[in-house]
Order: sequence, then C-alpha cells, then structure tokens
Amino acid sequence: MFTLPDLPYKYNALEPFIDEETMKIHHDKHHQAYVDKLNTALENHTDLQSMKIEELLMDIKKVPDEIRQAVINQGGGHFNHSFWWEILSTGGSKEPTGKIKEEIEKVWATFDKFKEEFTKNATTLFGSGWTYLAADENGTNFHIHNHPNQENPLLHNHIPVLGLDVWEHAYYILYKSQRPEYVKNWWNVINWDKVEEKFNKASK
Ligand code: MN3
Repeated sequence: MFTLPDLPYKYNALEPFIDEETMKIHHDKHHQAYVDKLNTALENHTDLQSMKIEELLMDIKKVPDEIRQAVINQGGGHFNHSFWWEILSTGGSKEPTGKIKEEIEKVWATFDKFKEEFTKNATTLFGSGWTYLAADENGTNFHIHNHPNQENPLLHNHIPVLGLDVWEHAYYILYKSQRPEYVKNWWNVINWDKVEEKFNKASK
C-alpha cells in the first residue's frame, strides 16, 4: 500500500512565496487523496501494490485496462506531489550549479533563456497540469514539456528533473487567478541541490 510521505520541512518554510495554508491543504488533503484513491484502485491487485510508483507509471501498459486511467490519475498525482515536496526549499542556491548548469547552457544558452521557456510553458498550459524538465530514456536530450492533469514524463519513459505544479490548488489562496505571479515567485523556492542530484542520476 502507498503512503503519504512527510513534508521534509515545515508548512511555513516556503513563505512568503508559497503560504502555509496552501502547503497544509496541498499536502494533507490533495496529496493524501491521491494516495487513498490509488490504494482503492489497487485493492484487488496485490501484485501491483508492492511495486514502486515509478515502476507502475513507467510500465503503465502492464496495468490492467479497468484501472489504468485511475493509476495514471491517482498514481500520477502521488508521484508528482512526492517529487514536488522534494524539489522545493528555501535558503539554498538561487541558480543551478555544476553539471546541470552546463547542460542548461548547452541547450538554452543561458539560465535566463531556460527560465523564459519554462515560464512560457507553465503560464500557457491550458487547464490543470505540470511543466517538467526531463531527459529522454537514454539520459540525454533534456527538454521542457507540459503534461495535462497528473500525467508526467515517466509515462513516456522519460526521466523527470524539475517539475512545476500549475493546478489552481497549488496557488489559488495566495495568488488567486494570477498564475504568472505564482510561476515568477516559484523560482525562489527551488532546491537546486536536489534538482542537480536528479539531473546527475538521469544523465549519462
Ligand atoms: Mn498539486
């Protein structure tokens, strides 16, 4: 059975950019609901209950038809949010360093240009979803891609490195309908050490 991971910091740790109330509802209610509904979907599938969430999503074709969409929605929600808490923090480096910095400059020329393209994707995504920086299955070809609802790079066998939740539940209390403001402020709360760790694991 899947369980809700603890937040690796306090609910108010990301203020003033992401507020305490949003973090509480987002983690304790929204993420918990994805976990609960994923467990319900897998009730009669003990073989799938012991798999890692990453394996379930990467091998989505092996999930039986009648629960596949539930695993994409609820399992995707569980993976995306577990990833989300991990790549956030305050007080760390404001910009990427090391090998991920080199890769970003190789593909986008500058960090600012990378930010610009990522921001454009996140602000223009229609409806609810996620913007991700990911590598392809070979750990190369780093690219930015939008995913609707709770889909994510794992469903395409790609490896996620950095992700941004643009569901309204992620920002509505503080930013109301102003998604661009939320996206702009989000750059202040990225844990670049963790993102670099994910990049190093993904890249070959
Ligand atoms: Mn969310």
